[in-house]
Amino acid sequence: MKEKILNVLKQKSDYVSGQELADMFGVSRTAVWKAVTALKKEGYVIESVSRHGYRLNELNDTLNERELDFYENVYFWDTLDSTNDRAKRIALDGCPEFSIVTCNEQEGGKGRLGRSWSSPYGVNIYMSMVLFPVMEVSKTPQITLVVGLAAVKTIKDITKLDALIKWPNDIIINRKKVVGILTEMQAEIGRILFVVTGIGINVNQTEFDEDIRQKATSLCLESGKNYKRSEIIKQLAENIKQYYNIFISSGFAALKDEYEKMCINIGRNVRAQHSGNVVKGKAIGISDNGELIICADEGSIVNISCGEASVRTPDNKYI
Ligand code: BTX
Repeated sequence: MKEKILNVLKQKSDYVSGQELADMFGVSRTAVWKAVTALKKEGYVIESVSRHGYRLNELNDTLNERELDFYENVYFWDTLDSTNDRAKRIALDGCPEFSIVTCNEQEGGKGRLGRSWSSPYGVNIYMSMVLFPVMEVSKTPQITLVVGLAAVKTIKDITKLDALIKWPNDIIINRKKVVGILTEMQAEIGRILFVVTGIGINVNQTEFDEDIRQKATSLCLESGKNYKRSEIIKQLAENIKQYYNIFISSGFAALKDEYEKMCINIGRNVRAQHSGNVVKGKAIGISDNGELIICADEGSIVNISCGEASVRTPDNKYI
């Protein structure tokens, strides 16, 4: 009954009376009321107004197993420490490839290099996908680029916002970070056991903690609109699969041109770390292996394979 009522409310933008719902499904109005109350307990924002009936609030963005049932292998928890850590455990247990782990909140969301990822309840996407690539271990950093490409495409398609990738793995809108990607793997000598790629997308968050306020933004802050996280997850999972399959069959070279077009670094002055030294220069492209190619100020060409590359803005700041 809950599912049936929810489906009707999802389809109607106006109120539906309790009597109408009761007639539709041949049950009493009390049964309808009970089902609505249960849905509210699950987190659905349903307005009830006497003489009008029930309406699902247009800003409703419940994320639970039901809203994710479009995907075959999905593992959902309300709260997790980190979706990446849980995905690693699931991978070790032998889940199918492309399984996703997601939740409403992370209590120990991880960034790179021991940094943390702010993961408040119910507003953003925290999702990890399990992959079993058969390839050289040295190529795994390219997976982050592939996932970045899928994420930026998803965001552009859904929001029409001007999102760009900051090599290798941040997505930036208006100079601020809206997405972070953390790819981890477990390998034996010469053999990858699994790769877990974790994506954090700031979706409907409107307030950030003091320490990241200057550098973080969300899709909602940038567009003035709220989004349904489950719809973004659906498209994101599809896009990751598509790009990843191209990557596995044809290598990163097949995606390089598209990545370059989406990459904020290209053609700009950047500052990066290379073999312990700071390299300053202009980013001129991405190599077939996903490295950032920098024409250094002193004239040499340097390929950076991992790390970060800050981009200089016209007002001489680095983002
Ligand atoms: P990163 O190390 O590039 O970025 C982390 C830095 O970004 C932090 O030190 C902080 O300055 C800033 N930051 C923290 N939280 C946010 C936020 N919500 N929005 C914008 N900036 C922020 C990027 O690491 C990789 C992040 C991956 C997060 C996903 S979420 C699902 C999966 N599970 C998990 O534990 N991590 C990944």
